[in-house]
Amino acid sequence: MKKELVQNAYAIAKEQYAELGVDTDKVLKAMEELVISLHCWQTDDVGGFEKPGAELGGGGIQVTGNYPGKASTIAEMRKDLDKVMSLLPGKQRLNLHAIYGEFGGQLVDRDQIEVKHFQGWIDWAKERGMGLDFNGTLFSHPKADDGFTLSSKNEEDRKFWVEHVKRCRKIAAAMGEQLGTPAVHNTWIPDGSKDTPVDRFTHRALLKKSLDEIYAEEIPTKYVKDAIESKLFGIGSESMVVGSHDFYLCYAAQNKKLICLDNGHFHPTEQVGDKISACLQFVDELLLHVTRGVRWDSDHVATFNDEILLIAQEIVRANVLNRVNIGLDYFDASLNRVGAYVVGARSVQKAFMFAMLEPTELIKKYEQDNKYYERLHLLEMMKSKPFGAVWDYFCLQNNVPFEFECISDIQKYENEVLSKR
Ligand code: RNT
Ligand code: ZN
Repeated sequence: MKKELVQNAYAIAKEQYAELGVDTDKVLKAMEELVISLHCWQTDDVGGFEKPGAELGGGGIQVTGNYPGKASTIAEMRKDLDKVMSLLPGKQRLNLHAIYGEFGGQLVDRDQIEVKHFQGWIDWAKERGMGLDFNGTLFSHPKADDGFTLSSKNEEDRKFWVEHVKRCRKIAAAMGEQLGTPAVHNTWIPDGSKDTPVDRFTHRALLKKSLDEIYAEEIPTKYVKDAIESKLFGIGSESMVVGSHDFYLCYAAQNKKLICLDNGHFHPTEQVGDKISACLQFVDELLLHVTRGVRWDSDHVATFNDEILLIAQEIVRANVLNRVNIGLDYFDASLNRVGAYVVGARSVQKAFMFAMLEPTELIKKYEQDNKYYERLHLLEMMKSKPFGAVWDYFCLQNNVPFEFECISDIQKYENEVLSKR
């Protein structure tokens, strides 16, 4: 697409939005500050580098597909992430899982990991001026095979996982301290049961006990922000998930933790967008895992759909962007993985931009005056405003390819790099 075309289209769009009192230049500035945390695990289908040739184990996470080009070393992963970031406008962070440390070919068990295994990542992030986020890996491990980790009735196993998460928290704190931006340290566990259990209570009491042990040590929030992530069900935990939304929301509110809302982890008609204003009355900050749920799968590539749009709108309308940490969480092994990052991250950015281009004050006024027809019409009208022209201009400003150009760029990377792996 020609640069002049994009500039001209932007000038027209700017005027159209200005008519409604929306300042597109301001929106472009706000978009520069919107940070998306890229989940490292789309590069290699949540495999990790714990053991040479490691493949994903069980634990409620399933990746399907075998598209060629998956990263199988840290160097490949970094190369892919650099490629992804070169195609994204705006700012990014990187979200690592504990299985992505540099273990030097040694088997370092989860209760043994240390900051040194992630120092390379910290240096890598520092060079790029970006922040890191972190997650314990409480799946794909023999001690998670029976379906329980932090809520295990086997005290040895439970202690093992408590130790793992304590260490993850320290690693996250080191990331936050060295990079000068707090690392969000998120905990998701696969714990649950396939069939109806009779003792949910003990498992939940054990999970509470484990979390209390993990967070016993005070670490300043300028280094690490702890988040907990619920799920509705998983493969193998269809009948009960120990870390349910009720459980974690209560825990987060009572213990000043972040609640992580993964929009693939709720009943299909429940909307995470609706939960934001509820949770933020009781917790200081949220972590979002942005994804696309499809039937039983919670991890398809995010798209610019109504669900994501409502999330973005609720955050922008309530003016709480500074209390929301945005992370991606999907893994699809059936398509170009670099492309999956780029299209998913851009879609999420677009949803936020669309939300920012809304004449919210005007619509709020209609709402307050019971003018519901007018509210509906204005909301519908915004859908045919030249939002794409503002988006293209944002790409131009950021010196990244436009949408269509991304496709050939990614195909080139596939031909030159990915297909040779
Ligand atoms: C699993 C959770 C969790 C994981 C990552 C890999 O259902 O969504 O966030 O996707 O930790
Ligand atoms: Zn998630």
